[in-house]
Amino acid sequence: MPNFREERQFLSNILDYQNIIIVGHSAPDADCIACQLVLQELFSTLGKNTLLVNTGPFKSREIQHYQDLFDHTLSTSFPTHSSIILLIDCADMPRTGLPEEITKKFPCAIIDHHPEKKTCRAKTKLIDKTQPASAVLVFHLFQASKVPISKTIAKLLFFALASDSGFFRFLNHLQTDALHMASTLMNYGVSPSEIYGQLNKGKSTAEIMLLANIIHRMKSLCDGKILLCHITSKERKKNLSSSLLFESLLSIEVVSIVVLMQELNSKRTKISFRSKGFNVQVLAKEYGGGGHLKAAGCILNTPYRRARKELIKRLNIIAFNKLT
Ligand SMILES: [Mn+2]
Repeated sequence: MPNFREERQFLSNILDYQNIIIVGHSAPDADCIACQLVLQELFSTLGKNTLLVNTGPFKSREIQHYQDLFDHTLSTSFPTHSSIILLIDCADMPRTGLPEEITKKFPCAIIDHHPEKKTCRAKTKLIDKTQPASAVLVFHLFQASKVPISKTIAKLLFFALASDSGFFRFLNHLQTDALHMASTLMNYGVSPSEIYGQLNKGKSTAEIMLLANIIHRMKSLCDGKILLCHITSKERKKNLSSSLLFESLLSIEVVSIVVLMQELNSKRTKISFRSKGFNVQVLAKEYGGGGHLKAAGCILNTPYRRARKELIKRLNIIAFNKLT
C-alpha cells in the first residue's frame, strides 16, 4: 500500500476551507465530469459544502444525463475567505470558460494529468503527467482520505479511467497504476463490460451516415500520411462522436496524423489533432492550444477557409520534413 504522502498533504491543504467549488474544463469529457462528481462525494462526506460548476457544453452522449447536476456559471454566496476553487482535469483557469473577474477572487487548487506547462497560481497542486486520466489521481486521493468507496463511486472512477484511456488501449507499459486501480474497482462491484456499454451506447444511423460523409470528402496529404477532415457549423449541431472518426482513420496503415477542423462560427475554427506517435501537442501549441502527445487541439480566431489554407501549408512542411 503506497503511503499517499502527497495526496494527504493536498487533502489537508484543501480541508482548510469550508466551501469547495469543484470546477472542470469547458467542453468536458467523461474523465472531467466523473471526477467532479466523485470529488463532490468525497468532500461532502468530509463535511464540506460543495458546488459543482461546469460551463459545458455537455456534447458527448455518455455525460449528457449528468448535465443538470452542474451549475453552468459561477454565482455563489460562498464567502471568498473560506472557499477554494478546485480545478479538475485542467490546470489553467481560462479553460473553465468562467469569467476571470469572478474566479480571481478565490484561491485555487489543481488536480490534473495534462502535460501543459502553463498552470494558474494555486495554493496546492496534485499534478501527475504520467497518469492516463485524472481519475487515477482522484482515486488515490480517495484512498488517502480513508473515506469508503461505494459502488457508485467505483463505477464513476472506472468510467472516467476507461474513457480517457480508450478502454486501456492508450496505456503504455509504465502506466501500471491504471490497471491496479481497475482491478481494485472491480472488487467494489464494477463490471467492465457494463461500463463499455455505457461508453459506446446509442449511436444513430444518421450519425454513421454523417461520419461516412465526412470521410468521403476528407483531404489526403503526403500520400495519405495525413488526413484532413472538416465539419461544418451545421453538421456540428448533430451528434457525432469524433473518436469514432479518429479511430477508423488512424487504423489505416499509412496514416500518421488525422486532423479534424470544425467551423465553430463564421470567425472561429476548432482544430483537433490525433496521431499514432507523432507529437501533435507541439503542433497544437504553435496555434495556442495544447493537449497530449498523440491527441491535442486548439481554437483559432480565424474563419475556416483561411485557417484551412494556413494549416495545409504547415502540414505539408511537417510531412516533407518529418514524415517522408
Ligand atoms: Mn482527462
